[in-house]
Amino acid sequence: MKFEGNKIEQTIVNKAKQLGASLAGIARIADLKASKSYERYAQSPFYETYGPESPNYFKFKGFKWREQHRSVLVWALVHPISQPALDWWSMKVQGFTPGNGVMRSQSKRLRIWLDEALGINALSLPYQIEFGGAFLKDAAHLAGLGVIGKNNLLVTPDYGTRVRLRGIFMEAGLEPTGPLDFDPCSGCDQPCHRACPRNAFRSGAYERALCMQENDKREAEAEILDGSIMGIEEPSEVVKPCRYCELACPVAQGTSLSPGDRT
Ligand code: B12
Ligand code: SF4
Ligand code: SF4
Repeated sequence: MKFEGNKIEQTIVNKAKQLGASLAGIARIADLKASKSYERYAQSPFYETYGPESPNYFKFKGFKWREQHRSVLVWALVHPISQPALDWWSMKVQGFTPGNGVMRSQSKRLRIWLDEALGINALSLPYQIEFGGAFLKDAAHLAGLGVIGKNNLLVTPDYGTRVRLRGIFMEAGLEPTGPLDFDPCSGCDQPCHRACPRNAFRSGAYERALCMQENDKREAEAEILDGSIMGIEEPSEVVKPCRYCELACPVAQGTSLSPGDRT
């Protein structure tokens, strides 16, 4: 990660880690706007409630991208296989998943600290794009947390692809901490593609519609689980999203899942 002479950037990244981030970095918003996901999204938008033409856009204007926002702080929280519930969805959980709940609270504390300690106005980004969130894999790539792998996910040198992301926009023109010189997919025989139950990489690239089929099925199969599993008081309906392409990636894990390992 590039830091030479960039004291503020290093201070911010260190603070994020002190508050529990597994990885953290900074990217320029101008670079994020020019990134691959925004380029793709502009060609075929799929969030009905998002975009200047949408009647709902101004409802969320508190989250609108503003000229003053020049940098994005993006951080990762590791989601190890030993803690699957971090990733499970319940409408009764703050932030919807226990992992997202942790990151939401980190976000709030970081935003307040940026203002109080450094005088930087900041905006905690919501997770959902349609409510003003940003494409976080691209932000994390630009900030040097990892690279976009053949599984269409961020692959990091330290935790592989088993991380979740969160971002904060900052009214400060900071130096980017990435990207990283890291190429895990060259020479890999792509267990991530073989692991997919929907063959969503059949064309060689990720196909959203096929992945959605699997995740829609899982939503329909939601089960009632005890509150203690999700860190809440009462039982709730829980959805377990698919992670096969993520868990199959051997980077920083030493093992990979093959299709026969599916449960
Ligand atoms: C909507 C959404 C979904 C939807 C739609 C997915 C989709 N990709 O379209 C569904 C429900 C299907 C889904 C599935 C999953 N998701 Co999801 N999803 C999101 C969300 C909210 C927005 C993503 C989005 O709409 N992207 C827009 C489209 C245009 O981009 P894209 O298809 O994702 O891929 C782009 C990049 O890969 C980029 N790209 C490709 N090559 C390169 C190279 C470079 C250099 C760069 C910069 C970019 C780049 O170009 C692609 C577009 O062509 C993000 C959170 C966020 N705010 O970013 C999480 C997020 C991307 N999802 C995440 C995860 C983990 C998953 C799942 C494993 C399910 C799960 N357990 O949560 C699967 C994995 C599917 C896969 N292999 O991509 C994580 C990714 C973490 C990581 N390590 O990367 C995120 C960041 C959420 C989080 N909590 O941290 N997801
Ligand atoms: S999340 Fe599951 S269905 Fe979607 S691409 Fe990955 S393995 Fe395939
Ligand atoms: S399994 Fe191999 S090809 Fe797939 S993302 Fe990981 S390193 Fe890249």
